[in-house]
Amino acid sequence: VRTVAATTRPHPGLMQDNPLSKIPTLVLDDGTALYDSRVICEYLDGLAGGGRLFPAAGKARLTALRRQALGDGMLDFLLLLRNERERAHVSEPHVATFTTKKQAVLAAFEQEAGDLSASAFDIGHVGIGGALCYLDFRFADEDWRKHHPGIARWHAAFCARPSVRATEPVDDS
Ligand SMILES: N[C@@H](CCC(=O)N[C@@H](CS)C(=O)NCC(=O)O)C(=O)O
Repeated sequence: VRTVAATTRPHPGLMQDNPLSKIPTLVLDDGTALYDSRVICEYLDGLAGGGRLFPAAGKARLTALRRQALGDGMLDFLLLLRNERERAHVSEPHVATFTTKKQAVLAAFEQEAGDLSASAFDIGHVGIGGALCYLDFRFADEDWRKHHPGIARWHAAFCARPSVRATEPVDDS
């Protein structure tokens, strides 16, 4: 179900299922609401038998969860940066901080690019790939590929996955 969620417009209907008024929120047949995206992914992984998107234990699990947190964290401050840019009185320290973090996270992604390509697809790949898709979606004028060729190559392959192609974001608000 398509639902509009915006930071300055809490959605009363959505909040009955998720008091944070955020998407994604998944309501199961029995009425249980799941959020946020990591929890929903863990639920879906369980439906597929478990242990595929979320490695069961050890270094692989910690690496996957850290990468997921890095991608999710980037998405969180990109949302704040977008909100900030739309305000009548922009807070320059906030814009500068988010911009500095954006560059740092892109550099970290670039360092991980080789290992991302070499390792089995998991929730870490989903988190990083999704954050870069959001960067393309909402900051289309940002030429991040120019100075990050490794992660750009990896992301091109990520975007070619049928699941990613089937869930491209659209702005129909
Ligand atoms: N970390 C959360 C992020 C969710 C999130 O911030 N979603 C945005 C849309 S991309 C939202 O619903 N914003 C509405 C709001 O902040 O009120 C997740 O992975 O699910």
